[in-house]
Formats: sequence, structure tokens, C-alpha cells
Amino acid sequence: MTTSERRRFQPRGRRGGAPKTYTRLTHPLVRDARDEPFRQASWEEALDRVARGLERNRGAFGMFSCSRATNEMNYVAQKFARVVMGTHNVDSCNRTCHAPSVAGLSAAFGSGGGTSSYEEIEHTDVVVMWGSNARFAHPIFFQHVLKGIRNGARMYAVDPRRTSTAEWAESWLGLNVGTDIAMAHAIGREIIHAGLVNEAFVERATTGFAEYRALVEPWTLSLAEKVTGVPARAIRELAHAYARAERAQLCWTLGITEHHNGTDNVRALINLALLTGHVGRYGSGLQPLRGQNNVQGGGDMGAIPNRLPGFQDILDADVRQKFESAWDTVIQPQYGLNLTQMFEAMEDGTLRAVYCIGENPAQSEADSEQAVRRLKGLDFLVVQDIFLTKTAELADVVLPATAGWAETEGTTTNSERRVQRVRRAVTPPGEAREDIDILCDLAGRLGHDWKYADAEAVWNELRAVSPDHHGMTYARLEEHQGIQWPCPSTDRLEPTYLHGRLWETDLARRGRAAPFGIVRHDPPVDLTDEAYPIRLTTGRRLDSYNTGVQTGGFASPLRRGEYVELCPEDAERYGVVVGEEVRVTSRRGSVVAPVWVDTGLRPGLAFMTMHFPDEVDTNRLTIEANCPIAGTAEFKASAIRIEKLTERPTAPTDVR
Ligand SMILES: Nc1nc2c(c(=O)[nH]1)N[C@H]1C(S)=C(S)[C@@H](COP(=O)(O)OP(=O)(O)OC[C@H]3O[C@@H](n4cnc5c(=O)[nH]c(N)nc54)[C@H](O)[C@@H]3O)O[C@H]1N2
Ligand SMILES: Nc1nc2c(c(=O)[nH]1)N[C@H]1C(S)=C(S)[C@@H](COP(=O)(O)OP(=O)(O)OC[C@H]3O[C@@H](n4cnc5c(=O)[nH]c(N)nc54)[C@H](O)[C@@H]3O)O[C@H]1N2
Ligand SMILES: [Mo]
Repeated sequence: MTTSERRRFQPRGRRGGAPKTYTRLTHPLVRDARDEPFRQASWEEALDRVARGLERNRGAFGMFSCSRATNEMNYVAQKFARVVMGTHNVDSCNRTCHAPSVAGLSAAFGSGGGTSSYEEIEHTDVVVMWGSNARFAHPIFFQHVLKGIRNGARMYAVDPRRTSTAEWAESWLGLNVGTDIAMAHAIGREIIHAGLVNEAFVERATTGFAEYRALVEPWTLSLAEKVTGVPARAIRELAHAYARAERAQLCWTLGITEHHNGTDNVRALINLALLTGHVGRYGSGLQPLRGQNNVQGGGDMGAIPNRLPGFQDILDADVRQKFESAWDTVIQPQYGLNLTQMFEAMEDGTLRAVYCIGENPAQSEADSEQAVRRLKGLDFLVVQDIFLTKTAELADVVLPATAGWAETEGTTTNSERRVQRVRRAVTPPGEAREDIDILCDLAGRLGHDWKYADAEAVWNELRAVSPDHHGMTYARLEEHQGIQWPCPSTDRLEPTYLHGRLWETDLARRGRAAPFGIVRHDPPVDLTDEAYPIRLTTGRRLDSYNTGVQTGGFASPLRRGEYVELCPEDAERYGVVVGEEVRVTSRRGSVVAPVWVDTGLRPGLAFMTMHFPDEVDTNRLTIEANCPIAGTAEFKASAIRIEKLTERPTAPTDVR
């Protein structure tokens, strides 16, 4: 777009308003009834109240654990749920983002981790960024992609929006929302028909190829063009580039996972790596870029309902026995409820108390009005956070924690499975206490005498029960500036990539090979029709973070509050200009938001973020339909209509 074209889209009227600023929590807050205001309390009083609230709801308890906080904190939090409260009902924000990646990768390879390392991206030939806006959401990783491009790699972007990431791509495949399986199957079919299958790899490392070939056979390029909206030749070009590359990386994020069939989407992408052998080798791999800084670690530490620390299956009797003797407890041989199921259990009254650590579900859950109603219906809600979030405002007790970043010692694990030390560099405000310290104090009140001298003591307890982490002492983490799991030995480091075993001979015959995923195209649940003609997808911007709690406090000319973004054609069709407020309505609810015009969108597609829920609560619009395997909601596909509020556009003020 030229500068003069851009000028047509300068904002007029309201600018979306200054985002809300949150202040740090410095003291415990309590109240006797939900309609009363909070009052400051001593730690003694607050923790006694929490202990009573949890005790009376034993058997109806769930914990949300914090993916912003350290591994050590997540280890203690899940141990609290399992040992003190006797439940596997523990989960985190992984449910809202990458649970389908973990489920899909585990189904194919037995392990949910991304298979390659950031460094490998610099030494690859083809990078596919599928449903991922890494330029905004994973800027550190994206630096490695840019280095790869400088070294000659070709990048392809598969995203309904021409994002800032797509601007760097050789080719942008702007598909219709929710048509990724159609696209992947057409790529698979093209690879097969062009004779580009890595036959030796398929033969020894995979199972189910014949069924897969039959599955994708109807997906001709022209059918895929009709369904996805992407020209057949662009799909063909991607198929050939990916299959012919010596090394190729397939990276994806929420554009793939936040759908009612997120796990199927992930399986459809994994199939392409299995066809071509682009996995289990240096430079070739599958990379779901994880969301919050320690969501990988939270899952690895067992803050999920189906795995004990070290991603060990609760249903494995040997695993249970190991933890039973390490923790001196009894571990039930069943999975707990995930975050989505816990919200459903609030509805039917079987979950009555929640301990929410560093999560803001009142604003981050799909169909937020319903989520708030369910949280309000709890008998007891305790929120442990660093800010007074909207969720905290619903609580009976609020506990002020230190921030996992810069105020706490410990470790976190990034998307390439690298465990790194974090350190306390700043003194926490007021009476804020470390998450672990608070949990141990509470465990004591509920009859469990837990003493950890420091974070390293927690880490060493984890190392004793998790083979993948066993070799990572704090000293070694320091020496190597972080170590990737698996690291079973204290005197050796493993390769930077996973699943090298797939290149051993004849795995298929020994039953350890990776199965192709037999998954079918299934369009979004919330259909567009005459009443709701626009497809809304939601996501992120560079300048803000998630529910805005942690980025609310900083002012920047980049931060422009919430807008509903439309393409120029739709803005013209509705007769609206940038800055003009419109009503946005879905089958769940309605919000008023100013318009922004983005030339990266196409007719019929709108975009909003989740960053400014105090001003515009986007999640009142989103649908709670979720993936039956992973529980992740379809944040990426709602149907909406846009209504003009005034007949006349507001006068141009405030032009930037
Ligand atoms: N600046 C910033 N960085 C962040 C965050 C933040 O809030 N702000 N949050 C962090 C967290 S928790 C996470 S999980 C990650 C998320 O990181 P991303 O997943 O990269 O971020 P999103 O913007 O949610 O979604 C990615 C893309 O999916 C596309 N998309 C939508 N529907 C579809 C579809 O049907 N198919 C395909 N192929 N693509 C589709 C959207 O257009 C969008 O560009 O970011 C992390 N990093
Ligand atoms: N419409 C829409 N909705 C979405 C998404 C989307 O793409 N579209 N994405 C979903 C995704 S991927 C995610 S991850 C969720 C995010 O949803 P949430 O995790 O609910 O939102 P955050 O704003 O990241 O909340 C993190 C909280 O942790 C607190 N915190 C930070 N550090 C610490 C610490 O060390 N200790 C404690 N106790 N607290 C701490 C912060 O103050 C903040 O309140 O939103 C989901 N919702
Ligand atoms: Mo996330």
C-alpha cells in the first residue's frame, strides 16, 4: 500500500481508549461475602480461610496452575493438588492453546515436545509457518527464522491474514479459517502423485500409509482451491518445496490448535512430515511454538490432569508406585478433569472450590459471560496472582505472589525444551510471598509438613522422579546456559532434536513406528449465515500480552487499544471509517468496538485481540465449542455481524 492509500485508513474519532492499568497486589485480601468489598488481612487470617475453604470442598476441588511461573512452582502446585487435595484436577493455560499439539505429537511419537531446536531453523531449507504469527508472538524464535532466510531458507506462511510474519514469506497462502485439513490433505496427495514420498522412511518408520493414501486421494488441488480459497498452484508449490527440500521445518501455533478439531489439525500436519521424512534429523522437524514462557515446563512438571512430573502417564502402575513412595501418598489410577471439564463441572456443581494461581479465566475463557457465571457459582475461590485481575475480583481470598520473572529463583522451559535458570533480581512489593512458599504454608495447615530450603531443593526432588530431567543439575544448567530435555545422564548431552530412532531400520515391523493420522476436514462449528455473515478470528498483537494484565501498565504509541479489524472492502460496504464505533454481535453476546482497517484481511474476515477485555471483552463473542481430545476451544472461528451505530461517521480528530 502506498502512503497516500494508507492515509485513507487513518483513525478518526475514538482511539479505543487508554487500556486499564493494574496495580501490584501487596497484601492478602479477604471478604466475608461476595457482595462485600475486600479488606486487607494478615497472611495468618488469609491462609486459615483458604485452608477452611479447601477442606470443606475436598472431593470437589480443582487447581489452575501458572504457566508464567517457574517449573519448581508448577511441581509444587500439582503435588499440592495430588497429595494434599487427593485429586488430579490440575491444569493450566496449555488447555487454551497447545493441548492439541501435545495430544497430536504424543499420538504420533509418544512424546508431546516440539521435535527440533531454534538453532536448526538457521540451517534448514524450507520453513513453513502454519497458523503462526511468530513475528508478533514469538519474536525471539523469529530472529532465528530471519537468520535462516538470510542463509537461503524459503519461508511459506499459511494464515487467513497476511500477517507481519507473512510479509517475510516467499509465498502467503491465505486460506479460509478452519480449512487446514483440506490444505494439508491436498499437499499430501500432491506429494504422493508427484512421486515425492520418502518411501524408505514411510516403510520403516510409519504405519497406516495405505489408509492415508486413500484418505487424501479425493483432495485434488482444485477441490482444495475451492474449499480453502488458495490458488491450486500455490498449494502445489508449497507441496513441492516442502517435499523436495533436504531439510524442512513445519512450525505451527494457535491457527491450528484453537479449533474444535485442533488435535486432528495437528495430526494432518504431522502426516506431511511422516510422508517426507522431515522429522528426527538435524534441521528437519515439527515445531509447535508454545505460548506462555513456561507452558512447556508446566506440562512437563505434571500441572496437567493426565501426567505426573516428567510427562509420565498416571495409568502406568510402575510410574504410580514410584511417585507413591517418593511422596508417601496414594495415587488414584485415573485422569483428572482438564480446565474445560472443570468449568463444565462447575456448571453441574461437582466442582465447588478452585485454587487459581496466575490465570485469568474470567477473561481468557471462550464465552466469558458463561465462564464468569460459573466462577461466581463456586462455593470457594482463591486467586493467587501478582495483580488484582477480573478473576481475582470474583474471589473469596486473594493472595499476593512474587512474579516468576525477576522476583523468584528457579527454572523455566521454553518451546525447544530448553530448561533455563531464572533469578531473583528485584525485591517483591509489600508482603508478596513466593508461590511455593504460600503453597507449603497451606500444605502445613492441611496436615502435610513440606519443607524446601530453596528452589533447588524442589528441582532435585523432581530430578529424582523424572528421567528426562535427571541429568540437569542447577550447576550444569548454569554451565551450559540451559539444557534441553531429555537429559537422563549427568555426564552427557542428547542431540538437539527428538525421534532420531525413526531413522533406525524396520521400526514398523517392531510396532514402534509413527502412525499416520486418519483425520477428516470438518468446518468450524459456528457457521456463518445471513444473520452472522462475518468470520471473526481472534489472536495477538506485538505490543500486548494475553488478557492485558501484565502489559496494561505500559504506555506506548504502538498500543492502540482494542479494535475490530476489517478489510477495506468490508469497511466500505458497511460505510464505516477507522475509529468509528460499531456493534459486534455473535450468537453468544455483543460488544461495542471501534473499527480498524487492515489490508492483510480479506472480505468476510474480521480480527480482534484478547488484550483489552476491560474495554472490549472479545471473549463474550467467542464460542466454547472445543476439541473432544484436547479440550481446547475454537477461539479462532466465531460468526459475527457488524452494525453501524451512527448514521454519520465521526469527524476526523486525532489523526496519526
Ligand atoms: N506479543 C505477544 N506475544 C505472545 C502472546 C501475546 O499475547 N502477545 N501470547 C503468548 C501465547 S499464550 C501464545 S499461545 C502464543 C500464540 O501465538 P500465535 O498462535 O502465533 O498467535 P495468534 O495471533 O493467537 O494466532 C496465530 C495466527 O493464527 C491465524 N489463524 C486464525 N485462524 C486460522 C486458521 O483457521 N488456520 C490457520 N492456518 N491460521 C489461522 C491468525 O490469523 C493468527 O495470525 O503467543 C505468545 N506470545
Ligand atoms: N479470544 C481469545 N481468547 C484466548 C486466546 C485467543 O487466541 N483468543 N488464547 C488463549 C490462550 S493461548 C491463553 S494462554 C490464554 C491466556 O489466559 P490467562 O493465562 O488466563 O491470561 P494471562 O493474561 O496470561 O494471565 C496470566 C496471569 O498470571 C499472573 N502472573 C504472572 N506471573 C505470575 C507468577 O509468577 N505467579 C503468579 N501467581 N501469578 C503470575 C499475571 O498477573 C496474570 O494475571 O487465553 C486464551 N484466550
Ligand atoms: Mo497460550
